[in-house]
Amino acid sequence: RAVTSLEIGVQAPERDAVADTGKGGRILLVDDRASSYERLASVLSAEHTVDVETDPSEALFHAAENSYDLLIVSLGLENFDGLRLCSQARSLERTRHVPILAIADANSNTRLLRGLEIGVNDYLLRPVDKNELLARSRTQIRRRRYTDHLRDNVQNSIEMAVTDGLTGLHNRRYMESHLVTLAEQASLRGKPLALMMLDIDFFKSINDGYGHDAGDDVLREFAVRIRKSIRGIDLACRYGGEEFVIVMPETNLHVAGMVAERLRRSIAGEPFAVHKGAKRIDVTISIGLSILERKGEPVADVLKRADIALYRAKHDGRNRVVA
Ligand code: GH3
Ligand code: MG
Ligand code: MG
Ligand code: MG
Repeated sequence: RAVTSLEIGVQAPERDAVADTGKGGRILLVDDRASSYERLASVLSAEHTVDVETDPSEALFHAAENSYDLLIVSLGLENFDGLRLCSQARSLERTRHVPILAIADANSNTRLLRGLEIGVNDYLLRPVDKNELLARSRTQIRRRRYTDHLRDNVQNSIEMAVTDGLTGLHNRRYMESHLVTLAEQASLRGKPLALMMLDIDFFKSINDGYGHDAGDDVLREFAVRIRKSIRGIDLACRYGGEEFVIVMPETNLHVAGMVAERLRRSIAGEPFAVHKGAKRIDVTISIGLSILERKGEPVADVLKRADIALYRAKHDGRNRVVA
């Protein structure tokens, strides 16, 4: 008999919460014939935790509420269509990635084909062989765990690609592409958009005086303070070595100026702890501000104006905000 299995996609964010203890998994067995499910369940429970559900709508609810490693669905049910259940399980976000093993009567080829089209991963024909049931369940559970693992890795890589490793803020590349989107949204909705460019004053002398590690401590602590002073919709990134950018949607120049001034004061007013708190050093920052000046303006122009304003803040004596 040919083994048929379809690949499980990797795009869903849902993560199986079941602790990966040993090889046993959690199985939901959907079957309404006691003579059938009692035998299947007793075979499976040698290796797995098995819940039996005889009502299909309950089964779907059950499957969505719990994190099962495998659904085993009997297609030849007396009171409902097992295929419909499989199809519903495939379309629900919470069950989309749970593998389905169908159990079918020997003469139900058409239904089996339908099942495979719908996304049933594998099947067994009655009478069900004990060892085959265990083997195929094991394979599906292993596959499920492997794709979960792959999905985690993909998510990690995506996160790494858009995050600055030292501070945990977004990196420059992410900011520059997301800024384009934010500027488009602002233009479409006729809302203001503000941008600030921040640069730590005399950072080189912090490195020179306290060491590179202390410099890193300052960068991390600076990122923490930035996070505390912005809203959830604001976008903060590490733009370069000791230079940061904050993008503030729905914020005009006046409000952005107040936010910037508050942040500047909070930096200058509270010395930074370095070397695990053994030393405290005074840090100041300079900030250049700009806003999106017209609909459809290139974001490079907005960044450029913030950079020029920052340059003036430095030139005028540092520890200040310039618009
Ligand atoms: P200014 O007030 O004009 O901004 O002076 P500055 O010393 O801050 O400016 P400058 O651009 O001359 O120096 C920035 C320094 O930041 C130089 C570089 O060695 C340091 N730097 C860049 N990235 C890192 C980092 O990840 N960690 C540490 N510790 N230092 C960094
Ligand atoms: Mg500099
Ligand atoms: Mg600097
Ligand atoms: Mg700099």
